Amino acid sequence: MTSAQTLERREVNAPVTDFDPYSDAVLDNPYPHYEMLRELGPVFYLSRYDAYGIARHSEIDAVLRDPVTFCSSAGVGLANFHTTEPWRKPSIILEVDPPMHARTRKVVGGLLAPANINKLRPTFERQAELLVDQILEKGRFDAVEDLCEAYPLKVFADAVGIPTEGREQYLLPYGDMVFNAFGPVNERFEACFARLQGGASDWIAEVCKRENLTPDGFGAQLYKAADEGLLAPEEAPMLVRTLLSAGLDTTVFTLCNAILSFSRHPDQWALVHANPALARQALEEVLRYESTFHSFYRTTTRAVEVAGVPMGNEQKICVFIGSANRDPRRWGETADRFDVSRRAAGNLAFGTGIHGCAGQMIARLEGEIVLTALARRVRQIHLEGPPVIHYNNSVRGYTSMPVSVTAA
Ligand code: OVM
Repeated sequence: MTSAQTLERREVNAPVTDFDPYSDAVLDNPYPHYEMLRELGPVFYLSRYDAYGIARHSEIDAVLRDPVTFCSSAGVGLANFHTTEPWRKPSIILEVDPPMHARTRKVVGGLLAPANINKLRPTFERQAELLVDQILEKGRFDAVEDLCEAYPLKVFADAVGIPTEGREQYLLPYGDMVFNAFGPVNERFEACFARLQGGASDWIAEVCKRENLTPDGFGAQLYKAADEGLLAPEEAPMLVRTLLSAGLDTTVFTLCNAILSFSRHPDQWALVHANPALARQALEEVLRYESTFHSFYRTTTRAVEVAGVPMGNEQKICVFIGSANRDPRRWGETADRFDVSRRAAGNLAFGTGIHGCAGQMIARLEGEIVLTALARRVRQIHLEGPPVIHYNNSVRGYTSMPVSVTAA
């Protein structure tokens, strides 16, 4: 249903589609659908959700770089916080606009800046070695549980400084909810929300308290920033919550996407294995080719024209990051090819503009270190059965992935 039509209450001057980005079939393989969306035009209207959509790289880039016209304070999901009660207290960094945003972002940005996170490298490397020891000993294993989940649950949660007890039970389900909540209130949202009543939100609130954090982790550093007057006292636990919301499921799924991409493209793994120094740029290509975060929203703060399409104030616009990263207008004819020698910089996996992922450097550090450890010691990554997708409204990853590895 792609023909332009005029809707009753609101005039739409863009191609209209009843495409559902959140159906299982689309999440199974969104890329052919993204091509269809990009071909509709620079801007289209998602009739099921009363939202505009953008699937091309350059238009998404432009929207994300104009946070005054396209705001975050109405929520970065489909729900408009001006009309719908959010499922939890809004984030004080993600779901806010300038000038408020600059203050919290500065503190979190400092925490996660290269100068601060490079200190973690030796610890992160040791943990990657330990995990690679274990998977090589097993030979055949579940890459999701034994590697992709195990690694961030250990190194990132340790870096924040939260207790070990409860991590496995609560951290990933909590993040799952955060990312489902960027989509519609569909069955997936409801089921995830129901599971959360098992205590994940309470556990998260508890571990964000100063007394439950190790003395030198990111969590403690946020409380020190509050001591120095850079944050209000009640803002420190809110930003610990941000780290735990944004920092686990995302890196877990990025590692899943890396393992799967390399198991499906053994020639590309051969290149990284032959030259482990390629790990960082290979990770960047994974982020481009299989974006972790696929879609989120901005909200218009005034009547505006986007790529020639007029729209009103308070309009939700969905940006399809996973599509921008496959747009041939940006990546050329080989956009759909997984190629670790490509210059993947400029991909929008971490967003861009003032809200561009604050944790992107530590996410890259984790990915680079895991891929480097694997590259040095693993010659082949073999998929032993079909990977099981983890359905989520806005992030793509897996719940299991049977894999075997051959030692170098
Ligand atoms: C936050 C938050 C949660 C999820 C994602 C995110 C992509 C931020 O709680 O601030 O950034």
